Amino acid sequence: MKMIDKFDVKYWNECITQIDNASSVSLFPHIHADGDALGSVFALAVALRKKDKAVKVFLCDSPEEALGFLVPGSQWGIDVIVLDATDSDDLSLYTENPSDLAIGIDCAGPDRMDNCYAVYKMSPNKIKIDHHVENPGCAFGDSNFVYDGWAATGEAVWLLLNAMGIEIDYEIAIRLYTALLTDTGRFVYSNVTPLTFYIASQLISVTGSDITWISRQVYDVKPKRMIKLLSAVYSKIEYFENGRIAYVYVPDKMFKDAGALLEDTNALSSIMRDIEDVEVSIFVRDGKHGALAEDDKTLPALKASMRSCDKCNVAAVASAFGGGGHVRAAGLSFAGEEPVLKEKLLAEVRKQLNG
Ligand SMILES: [Mn+2]
Repeated sequence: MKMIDKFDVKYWNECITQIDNASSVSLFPHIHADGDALGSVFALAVALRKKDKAVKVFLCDSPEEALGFLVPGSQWGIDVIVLDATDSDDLSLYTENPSDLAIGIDCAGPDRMDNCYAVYKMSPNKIKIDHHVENPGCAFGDSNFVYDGWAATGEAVWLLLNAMGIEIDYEIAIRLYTALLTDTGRFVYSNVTPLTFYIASQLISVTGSDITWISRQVYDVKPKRMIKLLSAVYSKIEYFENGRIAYVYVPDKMFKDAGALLEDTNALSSIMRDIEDVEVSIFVRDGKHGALAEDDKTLPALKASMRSCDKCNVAAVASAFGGGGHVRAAGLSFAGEEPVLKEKLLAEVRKQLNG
């Protein structure tokens, strides 16, 4: 079985040699890093610090608050850099002084590293560890440790650390557990394998009952500002087609009034989709900070995200606007006023629903 091959420490030989030969290592998760990307990166960062490597972690944006516990404290001496594309001074500082080794983690393609890719590609040695292989440009490291049978990149990092003979201590275990937990939807997605549960069982033997705390932190704890925003949002939801379509527009001002962040609406589309009778949910918001459209500066930029049950292909709706996604979850950008987008979106959704 292919899965068992990856237990073979020889699979990781080249990776381990590269790490042994490097005195400085930079780690790169994908943009909008999720629990798997951040958990894997910081578990590996902690492990590399124990091997006395100088470790930098390049993030394209600040981690979501709920995942903030994955970022290790300053006592670890890990240099965490949030690299803003607009800050060219910082960018050149890091491109001109690359680490001996760069490791891309959980990044399907170079574009997933956003502006940090400029730093990644300057390192003399580049490794990629990942479980996405659907992307044609996915093998962009000099050495690639990529296998789509891993439910999470956290599984790969566990196997690597195991092959390196590094003890999986509490700090590493909580991060890898979070990686597995989040990329498997709490161990229920079809990507779960016996290996997933094997590794999880090993991790739980270290974390003990703190997995309850991790789950609460990641999935349950909600900031008050989110409740304030959502209470305003819920009262604005409109229904169409006998309640089969739920629609809401959340302008930038509503976020500001509640002191809320974009991440506070992460679950909004699915919550609306789960309202009784609803088959399609549509959540529209302003572009970043109420920005104007890039292709037409006279018009506001809007973003829409849609979720559906099984009766409407929202990817087809999104593609009519140049957007994309999956049958049940899709998104798009639009240049224009909200009432215009609303009318067009409802027309497209009705076509899909009734067609
Ligand atoms: Mn992943």
